[in-house]
Amino acid sequence: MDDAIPIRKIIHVDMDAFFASVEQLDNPDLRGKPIAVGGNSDRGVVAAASYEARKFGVRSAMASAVAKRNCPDLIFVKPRFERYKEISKIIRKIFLEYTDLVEPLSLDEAYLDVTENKKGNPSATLIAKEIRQQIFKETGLNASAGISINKFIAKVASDINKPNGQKTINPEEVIPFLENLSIRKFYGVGKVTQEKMYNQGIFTGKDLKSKSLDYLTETFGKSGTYYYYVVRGIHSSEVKPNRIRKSLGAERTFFENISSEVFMMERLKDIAEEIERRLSKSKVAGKTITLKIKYSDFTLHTRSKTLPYFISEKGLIIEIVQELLFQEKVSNSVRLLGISLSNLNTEKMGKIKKQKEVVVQLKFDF
Ligand code: DCP
Ligand code: CA
Ligand code: CA
Repeated sequence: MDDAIPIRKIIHVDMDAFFASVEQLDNPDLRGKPIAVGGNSDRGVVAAASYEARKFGVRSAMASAVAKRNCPDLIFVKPRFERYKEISKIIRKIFLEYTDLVEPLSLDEAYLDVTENKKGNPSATLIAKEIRQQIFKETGLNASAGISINKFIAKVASDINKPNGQKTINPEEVIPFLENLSIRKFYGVGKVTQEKMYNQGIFTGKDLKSKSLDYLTETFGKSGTYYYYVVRGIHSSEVKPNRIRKSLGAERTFFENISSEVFMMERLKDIAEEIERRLSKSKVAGKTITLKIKYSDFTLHTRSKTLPYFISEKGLIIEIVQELLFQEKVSNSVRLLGISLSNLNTEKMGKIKKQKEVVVQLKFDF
């Protein structure tokens, strides 16, 4: 392997069928059965499917109606976000026993940099095993993990032996692993890019590697640079413990579509109140206010306004939102409303300690 590839010991941990497993944990009647967390109504969607349900082709983000067709015995369960957050806190506490370099990606997954760790354990593989055991001991839930030299490979690896498994890609395995990796499994390649790559004859890491940096940036823009480097084992993105927040928002989906602007303003006031509370909790303010409207036919409209100064009070937020709502000239009934603030004044706040990159040779405890 090329000596110039920076090597850190990164673990990606991801809970198995998270929401669904929590529901099965708390309600023994649901164990071993095909369940879906989400709405059962005609316009509901599946947030999470138990592994029993996946056998029937039930997947997250699938319309509930389709899920029911695929699996007539499917049991729908309402989500309980507070409970998921509670478990998320427990697993984050476990991560922090090993390292402060923990970067959560969502409630159920995180990157950990254990190059140097609080236990003085040189083996990232063994740490991952311990963490998964500890998660099971404290929550009764299974997690999977990927272990490698950077975030990209760790993330891809955590899916390989899922559920309840882990996979280490050792430094000397990195290059062949990436060459053989199907483009479909590349983290950061979405459906659209995937199609584009297929059309260009790029199906594996090896195909991707045969393309020049110029070609990739011309074809894929800025992401082209990312693809060029990750496929060579270079992904120097650090594990960022205090991810700088780029925006803060809240939204509501209504059980019945609403068509009166007066009612909409009522809902928007609630949302603005929540945003004000969260802004003050994290001590931030923003310059750009965005109103999001999803109509009953699922079309999505957003309107934004950027101010020359930062705001955080609900009164001001509502004023702008009202202006944006009137510009929108609502024509159809509405199923979802949301407000978000971006252009936040956080740049000065979350200073990230620069980590040194470690370059080591092949003989490496992993
Ligand atoms: N989730 C959601 N809406 C989605 C995808 C996911 O609400 N479109 C929620 C439900 C999931 C949780 O986030 O349980 C974690 O998402 P994952 O993508 O990690 O999926 P799972 O944990 O459910 O399954 P896996 O075992 O494949 O990780
Ligand atoms: Ca998961
Ligand atoms: Ca996840």
